[in-house]
Amino acid sequence: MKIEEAEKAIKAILPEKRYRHSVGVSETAGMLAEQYGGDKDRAKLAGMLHDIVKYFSDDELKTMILRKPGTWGDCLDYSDKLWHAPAGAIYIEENFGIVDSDILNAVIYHTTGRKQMTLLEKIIFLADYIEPGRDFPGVDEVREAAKQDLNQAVFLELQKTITHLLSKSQSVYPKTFEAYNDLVQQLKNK
Ligand code: DGI
Ligand code: FE
Ligand code: FE
Repeated sequence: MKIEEAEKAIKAILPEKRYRHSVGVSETAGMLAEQYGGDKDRAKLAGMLHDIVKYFSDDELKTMILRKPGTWGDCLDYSDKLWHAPAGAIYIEENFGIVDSDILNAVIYHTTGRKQMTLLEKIIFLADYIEPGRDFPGVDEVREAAKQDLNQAVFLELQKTITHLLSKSQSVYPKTFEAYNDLVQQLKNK
């Protein structure tokens, strides 16, 4: 799928604000790929498509995940905010014929992260957090880190997200903790 086709599909399916977020993630992902030696086209495509089913109903998302329960099936036991990520990958595989497993995994894990993330997975996870349209406490610190060190930026994002969830007494998906612990290890072995 070409990036122009993906953009058209996203424009048709998502409301204006979420469309602009998708373009922001796509462009940020493209820049991060250039900076860190990743595949720019795949980063831009995954970034454009990552939230494609964000506005499907919880029932629809749940049905999609139950139809194709992979290693992510356990997310149904956690926040419904997690569901659009694996369901998005199911959607783009079935509707756009995307079979590139790195792109599919980047979409599946864009919300939670996981341990042993690939370069593309880290790029999408980070781009989703720091794209120019984002404005929440601490985002600038992660933007600054992203200029210097991809792993440090991903670590900070995980730290801030977990801290935020804990402060609101919300559940934390185990793979998010695993991603955090993994990044601590990766930074230590630098
Ligand atoms: O879809 P977006 O709004 O662009 O961003 P996202 O896919 O990263 O969704 C983020 C939301 O998911 C945010 O409100 C935090 C929430 N969330 C709920 N439980 C968890 C979680 N995020 C992580 N990483 N881990 C969780 O367990
Ligand atoms: Fe998302
Ligand atoms: Fe997003």
